Amino acid sequence: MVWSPEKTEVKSWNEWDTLRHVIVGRADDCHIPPEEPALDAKVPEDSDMRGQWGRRPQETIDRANELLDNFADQLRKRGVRVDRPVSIDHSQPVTTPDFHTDSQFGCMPPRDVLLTVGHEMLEATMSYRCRWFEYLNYRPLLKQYWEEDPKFRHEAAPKPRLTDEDYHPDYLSDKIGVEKRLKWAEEKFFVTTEEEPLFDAADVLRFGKDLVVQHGFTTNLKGIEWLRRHFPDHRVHTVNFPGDPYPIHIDATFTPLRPGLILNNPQRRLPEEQREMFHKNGWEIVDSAQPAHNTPPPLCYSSTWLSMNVLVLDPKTVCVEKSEVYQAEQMDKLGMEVVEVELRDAYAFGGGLHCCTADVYRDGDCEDYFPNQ
Ligand code: DAV
Repeated sequence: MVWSPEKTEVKSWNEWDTLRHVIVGRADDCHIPPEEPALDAKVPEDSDMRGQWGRRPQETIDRANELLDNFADQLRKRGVRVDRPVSIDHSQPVTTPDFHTDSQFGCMPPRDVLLTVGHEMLEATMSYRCRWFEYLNYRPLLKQYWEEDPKFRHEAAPKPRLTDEDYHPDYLSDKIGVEKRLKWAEEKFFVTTEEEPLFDAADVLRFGKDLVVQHGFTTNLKGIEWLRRHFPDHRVHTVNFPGDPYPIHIDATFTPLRPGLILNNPQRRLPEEQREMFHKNGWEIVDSAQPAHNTPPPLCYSSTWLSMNVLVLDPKTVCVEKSEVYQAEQMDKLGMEVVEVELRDAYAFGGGLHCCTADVYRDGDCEDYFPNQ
């Protein structure tokens, strides 16, 4: 069936087929949340964000929104339908019978919250208290898709309780040191416990019939098991990237570009034994280029590896952040047409080009790219 911009349809099975319809986040009312166990574990020990919280300065919100609006326009000019979330009031505290936190986060990275698999969009459990209600930013869109597309399945994973039982107290210190963090990551000792299923949508990559999920700070093994039971027609694979002292979200680490080709962060290589399924099926895993920057922008949670947080528009075309010249050069060598998008001043609001988008529709069907299991 041919896609038409007049008719809403939710469908996306992978990360690379031609993108037709997408959500682009907003920087509106974004807050630096107060301290809480899972968030603290991710903030680098020498970060300028330690110890401060509250609404981000208006001029930085305006600048980030300018870049996100421009990105949305660039996509529209290429024929992609673009929707935007409706920001809730993120200054509101979150209180449940189990926990309290004084503010929420924002709605710049829909990729963290919404997982599109075929005709379904699934709201992730999330693993930070400040992100418990983040799905509400996307509910007006999901409501609209549900009303306009009779095949759309709107699903939500069980809300987690997020009591102290969900977090290892060892991670509460800001004096752990990178060496110990790397050792813990190697041992798969992460900040989240196995109290209950937890996952962020950005830990999942879609390869047709196969879902590849990172086990780390934001997704635990029970979260992966929950996904396995929820998608019985898929094969769900657990991966780890031991070189990452702050392992959250797979999309600055492992980036499929087209069938048969994946970029892998050279500081976070997929361990040899986990490469087998890719090699057996003719997939090549290549080291990504180096980031163009030595440090992230101010007040940013993410690492400089947002350089590889790209948005694939089709198997020959990819959006790369404008200042990431080495990443763009590598894409060119790999035969991809590069669309430059300026986004660096929005990184602090929740990530890069992959993070700030969520698929609504891509061409193509659910294919088996790994027949040799
Ligand atoms: O490398 O800091 C960022 C991923 C954001 N979704 C990193 C991971």
